Amino acid sequence: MTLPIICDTIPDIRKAVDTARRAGKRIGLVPTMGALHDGHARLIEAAHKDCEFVVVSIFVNPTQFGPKEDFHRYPRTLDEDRDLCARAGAAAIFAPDAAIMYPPGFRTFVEVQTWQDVLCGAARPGHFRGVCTVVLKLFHIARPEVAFFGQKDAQQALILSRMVRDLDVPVEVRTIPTVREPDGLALSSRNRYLDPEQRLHAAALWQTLQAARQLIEKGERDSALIERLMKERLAAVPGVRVDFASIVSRESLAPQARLQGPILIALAVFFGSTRLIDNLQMDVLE
Ligand code: PAJ
Repeated sequence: MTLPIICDTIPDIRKAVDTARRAGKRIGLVPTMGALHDGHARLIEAAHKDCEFVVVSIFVNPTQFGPKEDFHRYPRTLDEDRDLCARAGAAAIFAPDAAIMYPPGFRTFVEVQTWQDVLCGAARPGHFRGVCTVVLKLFHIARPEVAFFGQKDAQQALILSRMVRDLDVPVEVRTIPTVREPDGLALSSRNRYLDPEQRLHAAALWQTLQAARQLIEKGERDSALIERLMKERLAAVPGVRVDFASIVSRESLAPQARLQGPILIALAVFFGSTRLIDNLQMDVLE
């Protein structure tokens, strides 16, 4: 197992990518904030299947965190991350400092209007603006043919796909299914903030999504009713404060009174100050 090279400057990663490209290799990019887990590993493996040269970026991006969020305590585990990247098939890690990505005088941001304001964006103003800006920068730095994102952050994947179409970015955006613990909890770098009791109760997110799916499979189409039942179920879980539980169209991210077509059922809850999200996609045929 060869360890991936670690590049911490833009010229270094560009040089590594250019050399690989000249050797005829297809370039894949997996953007991450580190504290890597099996969900990230699946993304890197999927990239490795499709691309001969996989770059994993590890950058805790300050512009996507709100002033009261967990930027400073976000876990930073570069040594372990490097081992996971090696096992999953990454060739290079791009791990810049904030001053490299945002040098003094930086003042350009990318927005995907209205989509950035709903669901997670409502509780986290500026979050998706930070995500879009850093991901577009990473696309320009690594110039991959394909970039891999997780269904776990469904709104993020939809917004980035929209950005790539709107700005004619020559990158294919691929989405990989959510990797879960045996009890259904979606893997997340933030799960390590949970105490044992919160961890036990966190399975409620996936259980609530499945309950919503069952209602829809039985023929329920009233979106407000299903949203209310999801919120009630989540609110009854010890230690939980509900942020949102919503059903929207996957095409427009807009709510639907009566469910039809490709939908996204998404929810976010707080356990203390830890915010967890999960979602489920369905296609409602009639
Ligand atoms: P991060 O939370 O580190 O996630 C990196 C990628 O891993 C994202 O595409 C995310 O959807 C995916 N991922 C996380 N948990 C997953 C799981 N359980 N199953 C499958 N995929 C999972 O998302 C970000 O970082 C940042 O916003 C970023 C895109 C890197 C921009 O800063």
